Amino acid sequence: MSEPLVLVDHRGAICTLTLNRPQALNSLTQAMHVELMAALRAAAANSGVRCVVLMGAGRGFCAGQDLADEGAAPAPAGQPPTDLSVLIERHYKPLCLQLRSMPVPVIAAVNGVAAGAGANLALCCDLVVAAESANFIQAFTKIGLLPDSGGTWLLPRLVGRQRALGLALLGDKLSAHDAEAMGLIWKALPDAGFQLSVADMAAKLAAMPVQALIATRSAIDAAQHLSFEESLTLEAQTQKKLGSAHDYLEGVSAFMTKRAPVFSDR
Ligand code: T3D
Repeated sequence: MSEPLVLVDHRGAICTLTLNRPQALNSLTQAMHVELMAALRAAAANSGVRCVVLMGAGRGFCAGQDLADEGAAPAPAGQPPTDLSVLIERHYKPLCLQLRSMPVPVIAAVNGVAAGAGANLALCCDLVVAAESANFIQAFTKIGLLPDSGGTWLLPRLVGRQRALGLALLGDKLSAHDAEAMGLIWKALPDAGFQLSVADMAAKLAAMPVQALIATRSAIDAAQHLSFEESLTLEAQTQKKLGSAHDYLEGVSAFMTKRAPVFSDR
């Protein structure tokens, strides 16, 4: 039996998904897309999972599309051109949407190079942390493409138009520290103990009121296209819903009685 292309590890309430083609820096094939999507859907449907971690096996996080895989490799001269929109509609778009709508927080643990779609899939996650030796490359223009997997939407929103254009047009390597400094990612963390730091962060999120975390993400995302007044209304409506949930009762009761809360809603 061949090795799974995505390793799935459950530890308590944390589900870690590891892209597993280290010999090709975990670049994405269609087969890998199928496994990754299935693993994300399974984690979403499992009420015991309260946080997902996405990482890569070996020295890379993900080098984007496998440029030799069927459907991506340019057609030989004289043949009809490869239609890259097919792969995007079939795999990348559903994957990006799945990552952005998971019912639990998703951490991208960027353990090594994240290039092309690999970089932007990380940016689709809720919190992006990177080992300080990792780097991010908007590699698309180097091969005659534009940033996909949400790159044209995510980059200007995360770092502003000028930096988005600098990253996308030049396609240079960006260190984890520079990525943190410009607000592209949450944190660059020391290589030594990276996995432990990620596990601590995942454990912290998993112990938090997950519905409140996801409602916070949704409201922050929605606010990108709402007026201030509309955001205030959305906050009120969402707070009404959260305020009637068990976790609110638990949070306040734990605070009042000076004990640690045990959150369980999902
Ligand atoms: O469907 C569509 O095509 C549209 C969607 C597009 C989305 C995209 O992601 S487009 C962008 C695709 N990605 C790239 O262009 C990045 C290509 N890779 C690189 O530029 C470099 O590998 C890195 C800068 C990421 C890392 O460089 P380095 O020197 O650390 O490693 P390496 O030696 O280049 O790579 C190691 C192996 O991984 C190597 O294989 P080998 O020679 O040891 O057998 C290399 O060929 C392989 N590899 C790396 N990236 C890819 C890949 N194989 C296939 N596809 C890749 N993207």
